[in-house]
Amino acid sequence: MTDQEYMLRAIQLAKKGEGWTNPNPMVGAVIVKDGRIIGEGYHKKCGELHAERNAIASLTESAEGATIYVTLEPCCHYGKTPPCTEAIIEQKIKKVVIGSRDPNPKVAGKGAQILRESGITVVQDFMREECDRLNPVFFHYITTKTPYVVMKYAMTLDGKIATKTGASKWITGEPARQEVQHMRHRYMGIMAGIGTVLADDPMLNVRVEGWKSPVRIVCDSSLRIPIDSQIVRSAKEYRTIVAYAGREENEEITEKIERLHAKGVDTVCCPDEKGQIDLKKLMTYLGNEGIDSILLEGGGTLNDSALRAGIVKEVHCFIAPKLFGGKNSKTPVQGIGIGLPSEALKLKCTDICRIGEDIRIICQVCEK
Ligand code: AOF
Ligand code: ZN
Repeated sequence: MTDQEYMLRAIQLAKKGEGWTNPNPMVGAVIVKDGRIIGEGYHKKCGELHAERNAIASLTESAEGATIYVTLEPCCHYGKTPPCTEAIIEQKIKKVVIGSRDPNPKVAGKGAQILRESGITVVQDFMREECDRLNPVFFHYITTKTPYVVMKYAMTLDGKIATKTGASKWITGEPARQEVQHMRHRYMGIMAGIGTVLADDPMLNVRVEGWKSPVRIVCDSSLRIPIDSQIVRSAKEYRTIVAYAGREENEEITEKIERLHAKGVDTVCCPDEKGQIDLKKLMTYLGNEGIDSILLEGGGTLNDSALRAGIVKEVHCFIAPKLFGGKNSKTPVQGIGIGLPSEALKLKCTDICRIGEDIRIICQVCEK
């Protein structure tokens, strides 16, 4: 096998941690000696052993003189686990091939430096782009402490997210909806607006065995969420945060908050100067709560606010090959819109594929 193949194997292993490692990165490692893989591992769950230590634990023979291929620079700090650099040095591994650089200020080049100072050969940036693709969420969160927001919506080929009556079940087919369940597992939070809650009374959970459900975040400026909505009723089972923009002195609001708290719902007040929810402040709050990523399943109004607030990093658009028509039927991004095509928010398309009968387009939002 070639160096590339060993690193591809490490990437493949890293992906097994998808959804479980947050807010930590997905990392994979392969240990090779005399052209044979003698150990491999990946980071399985936040708080548990890192990929390098799992690979070492799986060794079938001494790793003295071996090479380790690891998708992320090994750590050199005492966190929830001791430094991986120490384990690599102890094992007398002689070469470390690294994919991504670790922007964590506690590591950031120091891991590679410590290894070099111990006489180990270090190769950096090997298949870096492929390895970086594993962890856009981690890179964003560790440097900004705010969640990485992915806006997702499903629309018809004529750009509608509902019919003229507001009905939207279903636009895409079963395979695309299964993919959305997987996205909910992958990201730590899911965010919707009160409009969606009132219209659909959704659960916003994951209904697949072996996948986890996200923390549910509802943007509800004036706390209209019904106490008997499915979300509120299941708040003791799935963590739920309702963001609002009202003033807490208001008696009606205070009483509603108390009732929500009694049901297990957390509330956070994040008003902007117009009395609406300040999404940037909300992201700072959620980041401090340890939420590294959010799947935004908003309607047109919340999507527009999120884009205007500049919090969206990626857009996943599912397109169903059908037409709804209707000049008042809802579209994915509403608000007041822009005047000129040149004022458009620019995206970069990174993937297009077919999922069942539907099409999925993934785009990154370009930095302004
Ligand atoms: C992981 N898994 O396989 C690697 C990580 O809090 P700790 O001790 O788990 O440390 C987390 C940091 O360790 C993380 O932010 C990253 O910088 C580094 N590498 N983390 O969870 C791994 N290799
Ligand atoms: Zn480590």
